[in-house]
Amino acid sequence: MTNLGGAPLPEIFDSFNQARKNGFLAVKKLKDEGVGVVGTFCTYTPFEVFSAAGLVPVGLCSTSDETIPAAEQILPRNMCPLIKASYGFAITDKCPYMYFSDLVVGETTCDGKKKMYELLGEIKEVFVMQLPQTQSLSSAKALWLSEVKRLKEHVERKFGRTIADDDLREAIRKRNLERAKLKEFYELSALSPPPMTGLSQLQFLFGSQFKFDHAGKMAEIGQAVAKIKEAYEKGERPVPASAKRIVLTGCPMGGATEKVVKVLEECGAVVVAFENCTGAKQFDRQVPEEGDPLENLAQYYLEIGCAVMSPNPNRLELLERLVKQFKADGAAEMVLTACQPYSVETETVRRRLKELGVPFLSLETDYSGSDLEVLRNRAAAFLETLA
Ligand code: BJ8
Repeated sequence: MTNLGGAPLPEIFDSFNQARKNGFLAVKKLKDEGVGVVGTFCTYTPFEVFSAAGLVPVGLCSTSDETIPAAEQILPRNMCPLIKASYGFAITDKCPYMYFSDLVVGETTCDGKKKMYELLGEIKEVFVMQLPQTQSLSSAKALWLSEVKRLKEHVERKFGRTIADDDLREAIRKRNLERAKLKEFYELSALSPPPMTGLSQLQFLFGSQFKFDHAGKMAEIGQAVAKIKEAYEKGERPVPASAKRIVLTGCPMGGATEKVVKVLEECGAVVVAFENCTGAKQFDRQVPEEGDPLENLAQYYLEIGCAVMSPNPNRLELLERLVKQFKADGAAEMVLTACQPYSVETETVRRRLKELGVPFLSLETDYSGSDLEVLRNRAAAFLETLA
């Protein structure tokens, strides 16, 4: 783990921006040391089950269009790029994280993902958790709890470990600490003007998932927060006070979809918060540390406000809270092409934000660069309407 204690702010941001690339070596080293690796695709995955077993979980969702042509030889073209790219990286063996994964865990979220897991199962060991599509029914809660238990038992069998309640409690405590630290980091952008651009914030949050030494990562995040505060107090203002403040919602972001943030910021906005799975959806809440750890984990994860849930009130609740906390001038949404859950839910989000008097822009995009001009025109036109 790099010691960034004395490093200047740009270097600290760069360390997180490069984390996905540099993490390959860290994962290889862990594998060489005999540590098991579990690949995951979704925020619903109860991460703590793996950490409690001494395993390293790593995110597999692909964010580049490099392998989409290979995936389209098998999958339909009119499918979400996240699914095509993830499958493409698996069949072309181009993702070291997929390659090093001893087990891949997915959930029955959207139809495309769950059907892709069936094909992925032909080349990797895949464990699919049956995710309920609603949150408040007691039958949904019971199903998800039984699925979390089934996952725990599978991990114990496959890796020859026993996961005690105390191991789970310790994993919850550590992950809660990480959530709290990352929340403290992104909440700095509630300042007016914010002390960092939305692109810097996104790259930091995205990169944080590819740092595998927990203690080192906690120290680095703490150092980053301290440096950002110090620079701000000294009068550094990387974002002009005139920039329109935007909360971003929608599908997970990173890699190719950074273009949406870049376009908004080039047009005079600043993204102050990310409601999506790259941001607050992952870090906003804490898993209770008292009581039965498996029940706590099941309840926490089931309450994630993703559009695959029907109804999905928790996304609206978080979005509304962020809009207020970050004093947003407007909200923007990124929907990946052919993502039905999010594209249909756009109307629900639009209506709620209209009630709140918050201007809203929904942008559909994919992993290519071919729509940059359209995105730019739409972003510029939207920002002009903000008072
Ligand atoms: S908790 S957002 S990580 S499901 S974009 S693959 S929904 S067609 S990614 Fe997601 Fe979990 Fe929800 Fe978060 Fe399907 Fe839509 Fe593609 Fe998606």
